[in-house]
Amino acid sequence: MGRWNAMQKFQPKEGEGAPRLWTGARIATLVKGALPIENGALLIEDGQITYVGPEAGLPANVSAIRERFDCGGRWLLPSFIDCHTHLIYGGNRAMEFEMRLAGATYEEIARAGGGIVSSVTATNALSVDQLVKTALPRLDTLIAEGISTVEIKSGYALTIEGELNMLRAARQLEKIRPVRIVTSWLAAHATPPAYKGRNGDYISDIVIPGLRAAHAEGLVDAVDGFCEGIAFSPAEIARVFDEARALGLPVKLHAEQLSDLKGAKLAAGYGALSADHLEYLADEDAAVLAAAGTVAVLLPGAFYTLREKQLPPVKALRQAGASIALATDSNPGTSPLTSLLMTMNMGATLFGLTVEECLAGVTREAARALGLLSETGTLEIGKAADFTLWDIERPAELVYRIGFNPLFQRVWNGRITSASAGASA
Ligand code: DI6
Ligand code: FE
Repeated sequence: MGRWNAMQKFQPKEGEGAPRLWTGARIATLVKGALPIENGALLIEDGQITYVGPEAGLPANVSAIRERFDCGGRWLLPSFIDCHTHLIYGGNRAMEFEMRLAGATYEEIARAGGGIVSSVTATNALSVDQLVKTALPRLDTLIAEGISTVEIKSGYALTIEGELNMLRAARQLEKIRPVRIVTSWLAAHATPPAYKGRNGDYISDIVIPGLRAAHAEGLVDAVDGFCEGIAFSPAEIARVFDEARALGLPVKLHAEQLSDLKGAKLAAGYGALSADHLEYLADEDAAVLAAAGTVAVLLPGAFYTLREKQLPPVKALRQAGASIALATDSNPGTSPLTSLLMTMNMGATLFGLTVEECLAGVTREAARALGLLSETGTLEIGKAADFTLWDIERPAELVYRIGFNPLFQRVWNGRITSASAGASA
């Protein structure tokens, strides 16, 4: 896929809303329980799906088709969604990677002033345009795998203006790339050195006033926090969530990553969209997430990078009927990963998820984790025309391969934004 002009604005082209038809596809709609559609067809108009099903079932009176694409038997799936990323930040943490290889733990590095705080200096040195510029290659890498929607968090500035700049950069990215971006306020990610040992003051002085400012500027779609011994307690997170609730914003939480502080239970109590990481989630708390409709977002990139030994309780989550999503957690410290294909491979190989769970985890369940399931995440009439065509024989190839991208064509909001050389785009 070619690089877009960095400042290109995406406006619909003339006639882009006219009907377009894809035929001869094997379609996986990712609707729960739906079977694949052999010799399937998908009709789109004005950026939405107007038919998906067997070609034989196409409405006879399909008005003038602007373009028709023969998929040649390729698989057609909903575009992937990355529902948990820290894509915007300055610098990198390769040095800490070496320290961990030499035996230092993530917590030792964080307590010694490394970790998130070390990314803070590099991030606060950048302007909004520079934050956009440094995040673009990471976003383009995700888009190259056909991704339609990316969640991006603040959390590497830890000052009001710096956190606002991070979300301003996230909003800017959506203007210059054909992708849907949703933002999360994560000022409660770590406490800056000036507030060391004074989490409560940091929440009063920065996290809550900054959240109000972000909301007033239309920068924030949800509120997140890091509930952990090296970060914030459940009671401290509750103060932030109370403010989110007062502002009418949904919440989510980094919970039970390194220990069991009952963060997931706290999040479920607030009707959180998701609880994320969950390696140390107690089996009995899986039912709490399921009952609250809080999606369990598993992040194998962080588990792998930290060489964590504690596996998330996948069996208990399944038995409780909890929704399970997968995401890259793309961040400079614990998951320098920008591939959902690789994430699915890790979800299967490390966590024991099935192929179906992995594919649902980066489509339907990832959309649910962002509160976007009514708009995208599955191929259904009335939803956004966000889909991808793959040069594969079986969907399992998207989970099985390591470091290989068989994307043939990406369609986002009805717009063809990438196609392999052979595609008739
Ligand atoms: N958990 C994580 O793994 C990341 N944030 C969080 O709450 C770590 C972010 C970093 O180390 O930069
Ligand atoms: Fe994270």
